[in-house]
Amino acid sequence: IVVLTGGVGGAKLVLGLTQIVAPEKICAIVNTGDDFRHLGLHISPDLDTLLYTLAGKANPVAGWGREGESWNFMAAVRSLGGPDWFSLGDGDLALHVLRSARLAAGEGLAAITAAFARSWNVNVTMLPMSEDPVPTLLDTEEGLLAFQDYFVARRCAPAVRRVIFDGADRALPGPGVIEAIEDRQTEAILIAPSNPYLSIDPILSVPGIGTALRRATAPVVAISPIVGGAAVKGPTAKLMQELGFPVSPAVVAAHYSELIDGLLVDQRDDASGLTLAHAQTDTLMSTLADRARVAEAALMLAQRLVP
Ligand code: FO1
Repeated sequence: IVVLTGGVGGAKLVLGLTQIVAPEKICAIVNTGDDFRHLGLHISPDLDTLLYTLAGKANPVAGWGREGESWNFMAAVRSLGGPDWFSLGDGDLALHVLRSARLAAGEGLAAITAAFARSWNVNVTMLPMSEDPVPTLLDTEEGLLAFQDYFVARRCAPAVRRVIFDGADRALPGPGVIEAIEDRQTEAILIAPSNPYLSIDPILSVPGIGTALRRATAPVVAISPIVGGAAVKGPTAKLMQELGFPVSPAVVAAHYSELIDGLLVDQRDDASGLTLAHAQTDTLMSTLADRARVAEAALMLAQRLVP
């Protein structure tokens, strides 16, 4: 099972999948558009959120970072007048330091990620969408903002006109990405209920990935990130309105258009206008059982679509 994912919602879906399918059979293609350099460290938030979630170390309230963190590093940073707008817990810091050191030594982001997953007995394959930088920029009423400036520093307040995937045209798919999509053993390709514009579009912006998805023999099923006409977390609904769209599953279906064969829609939303194959279930994922239910419903829809 291949799943395109980013952010907290995506990590929840992948965790749900591990309750249904052996982790060794799951390959996550992960957004790296949120990656940035901070205090000299390379930070990959969506890879980290997925790793922590699958390792059972994620902070369940924030969705990002680790649970049970200590904050001595940040206290020392503040005492020395350093930037404290982006919080790095002491355990989280270790991951950024080790990743940055291994990157500086010439190791690739995919190999580093696989090594960390192995250290924590995470058997889901986690593939960065690219090992080249494709930083997401937001063209807003306040001008061009780097992703973390928009998402954390400005708390997603500025209205967005356009989302830019800087460097996408020069980026190569990460190791194993195209192979996973094209593999004839792949039974289903899922697009997680992540923010389509901020977490999934960066993955689709990498040349070759969209084409591979269109050509894939496996059915491609997206899970709508909308629950009851709103987004569960993050700026999905706000972005849709700022980009001029209603907050509806039909907009999600149109956004992914010919890339997907089916759409899983929340039971609270109106699916009547949909022309593509679809199913409905309660897609709100609060508990592990919820996550497993959504994952199972998506796989069942995919199985209906196998040619
Ligand atoms: N999000 C925040 O709102 N505030 C933070 O201080 C913060 C720190 C942080 C550190 C590591 C990390 O992996 C993620 C962190 N995030 C923080 C979340 C991050 O901005 C988002 O997870 C993604 O970029 C979007 O999903």
